[in-house]
Amino acid sequence: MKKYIYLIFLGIFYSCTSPLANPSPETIDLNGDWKFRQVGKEQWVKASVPGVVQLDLLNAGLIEDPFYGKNEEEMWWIELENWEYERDFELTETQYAHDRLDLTFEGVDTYADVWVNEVKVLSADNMFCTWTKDFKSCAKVGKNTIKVVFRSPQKEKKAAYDALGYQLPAGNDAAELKISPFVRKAPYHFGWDWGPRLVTMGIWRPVSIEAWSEAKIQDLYFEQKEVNANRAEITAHVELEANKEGEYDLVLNGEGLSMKQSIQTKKGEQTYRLDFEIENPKLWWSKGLGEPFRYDWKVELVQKGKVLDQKEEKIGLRKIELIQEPDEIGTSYYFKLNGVPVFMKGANYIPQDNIIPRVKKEDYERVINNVVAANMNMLRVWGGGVYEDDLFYELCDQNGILVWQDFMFACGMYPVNDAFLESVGKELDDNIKRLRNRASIALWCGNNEMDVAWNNWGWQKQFGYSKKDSLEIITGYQKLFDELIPSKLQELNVRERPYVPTSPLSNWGTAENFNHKSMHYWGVWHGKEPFENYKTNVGRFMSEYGFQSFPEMTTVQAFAKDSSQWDLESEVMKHHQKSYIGNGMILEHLETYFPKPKTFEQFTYLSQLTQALGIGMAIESHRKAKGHCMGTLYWQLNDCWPGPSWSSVDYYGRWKALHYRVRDLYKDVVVLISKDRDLLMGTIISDKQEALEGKLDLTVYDLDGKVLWENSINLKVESNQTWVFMRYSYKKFLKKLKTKHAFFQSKFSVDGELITEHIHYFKNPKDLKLKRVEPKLSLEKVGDAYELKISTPTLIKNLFLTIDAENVQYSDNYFDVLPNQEKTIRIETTKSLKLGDIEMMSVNSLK
Ligand code: BMA
Repeated sequence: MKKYIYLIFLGIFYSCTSPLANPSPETIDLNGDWKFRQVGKEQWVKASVPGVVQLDLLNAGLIEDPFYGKNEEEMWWIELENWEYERDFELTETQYAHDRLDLTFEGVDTYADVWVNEVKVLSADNMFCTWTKDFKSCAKVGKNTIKVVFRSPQKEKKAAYDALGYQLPAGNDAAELKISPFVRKAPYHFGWDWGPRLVTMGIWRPVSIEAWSEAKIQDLYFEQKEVNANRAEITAHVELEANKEGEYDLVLNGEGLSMKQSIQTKKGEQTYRLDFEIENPKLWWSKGLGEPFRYDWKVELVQKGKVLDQKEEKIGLRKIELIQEPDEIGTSYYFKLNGVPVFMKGANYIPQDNIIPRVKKEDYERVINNVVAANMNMLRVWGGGVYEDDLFYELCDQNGILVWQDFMFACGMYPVNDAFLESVGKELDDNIKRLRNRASIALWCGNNEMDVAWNNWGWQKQFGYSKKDSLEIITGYQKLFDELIPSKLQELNVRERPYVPTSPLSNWGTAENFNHKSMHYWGVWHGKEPFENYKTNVGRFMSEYGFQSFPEMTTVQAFAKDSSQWDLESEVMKHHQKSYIGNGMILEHLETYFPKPKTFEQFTYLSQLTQALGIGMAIESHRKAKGHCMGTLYWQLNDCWPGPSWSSVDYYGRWKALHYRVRDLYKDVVVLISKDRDLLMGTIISDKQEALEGKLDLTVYDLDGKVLWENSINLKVESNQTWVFMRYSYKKFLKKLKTKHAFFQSKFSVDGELITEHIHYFKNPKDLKLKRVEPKLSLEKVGDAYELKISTPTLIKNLFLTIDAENVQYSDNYFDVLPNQEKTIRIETTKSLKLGDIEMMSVNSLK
């Protein structure tokens, strides 16, 4: 492929004489060992940066595990105290000789003053910002001391809270004094309906010093003004900071790109725009559509042949559009990637821990691997958490996972005044700049559920707002989400990517609302509706819906070792259930479908099957309605602590039954047999861009494997097709079978290779005539893993395998073993495994 580069425009600045030779820029790492103490106390304790007070106290053995039992409540004193961190560092003469010594904190949580050698150099007040300050004037050669003093957010904002004159809604804030809306800090730290309250404080992201002279590249952004299969029109924005006037070359190179331009800098900050085009670009595609290809591009700042500074970026070229248009149904809401409408399959993502600095590279890799393994193409970074670590977006870019990025505002209203807007303005600058090169970012979304809540949750009455109060609150909302954020996106040249002020854009109150835009459907759970309502309540884009389950017993034991707590009514179980609805709702739905659990362990297992059944029903309905509906993101992918929640993967990375179910239902091609009103329907849905020719084998068996009915069809599935290939009267079909104790297996194969499989039951699991049976097992070591072969003469429903070891991975779990159809499961574990190590549970064993 031939590519041409054109240089169209370059900013011109004043010239000046060439500066003196200077040492090369250097980065001094200030992470690692620090010391800390409670302000007012004598004793210093070892600390680690990045970190937070709670983590350092834990590592020093000064507090118990905050997630264990009811320990969370014992930790609340920490947020009411002030804390200080300190360390020494050395500066060499060469380092000190630089013009500038920029101290950069990538994240400070939240209210802190930073002192170097007893001189205050900066004050931080927003956890989401990056803070940089030149401290040359107070630095010295040799030993320097840096100190960061954190102030309690509660104490910091009490006066502002009192002065407002009315209370702002913050339903998830677990304290009596609900100051969270005043603090620009991860909202979930104050408590949420799936996590504890742990108001952390500390240097939560890396800190370093950059010693530099002359000039420096502060930022490099490739604005994609137009991208299609024929050409990409790009502007590289190179942001420089110079200490003096000077003459340099900007050299831009990499695949398909080679440009050089002489520039003359003035003192201060300046941005150069370099326009270029790439013919026949290789595009970036999301998972399922193609390769997430990225160009490696680099800019160098060169002075007399010597490279002073450089920056590299990996750029995926793609055009992303959000189509919100009136249509024959109502108002659409779907994404087009490079002109192709894409059905989004994914989940809502929350931070992986309340103590964020202990989330490691491997944890991010594991999360994104789980996303990829479950055939997802989109994640929503939900607005009550944090703007995620660079690594998160890097992994999404690499794997073709699109990101719906909320700004960090959720489920409340905020005290929008000038100071607040200024602080949020900086937060927007820092985060939009950090993320705007990412190919994965598909949507910027202002907030989570604020609009829907303001208009439907009865806050005006609950908080007794006067007309003036209401007007003040809603004007603040508009200033933030209708003015400040969109104007920042414009100013930072992020014009080509869509922005919506909030999610959802339609409330689930009425049937008509399901015809418009994005939807959070909480009729099931918050509205206490039955799972069957998932079938009819299908919106244009389902950005939230969910049902809770308990994690498996190994995870339960991590927060409740004592078996006296293994009870839904125990203190610990009630404490770990953060939803006001409580554990009863899980049990109620469970008993509709499954036998009544006799033990707590059975309950945890069945709660997962119930969740998988319900959410599975929702996903099936969303996929079958493709066209009307163009996306499904269930609530929620992961957990921030061990406990019951809506997640499909627990805090320790253990897949719940739901995650296996999602993996099957999110395949590009699915065959679904379902009961829709009085019909037995067969639907094949393909999200593939190319047609598929294959064979569909449809068989109904009784529970002992006797064939009751069979059919096979050769069919061609066109690209992006949803095809109903079977429609029978449910009653008549069952009459013919002479039993409801049967299952309908459908398999779609192409050239003999099984593409997708689905099993439909005519009765709920609790009503199936399951028999107690011992499966026949054999275990063999194959390469690094084990292969477990399972067979049975009669149906085994939802066989759950568990092994007492860390990090065990199963190729499948909670699966049905069909009569006379051997099932092979791959088990990865570092443990040397024997058959006796594998414990099992199934619905059969509970009857
Ligand atoms: C949604 C989310 C979260 C919440 C979840 C479950 O609306 O946006 O605020 O955790 O519901 O209640």
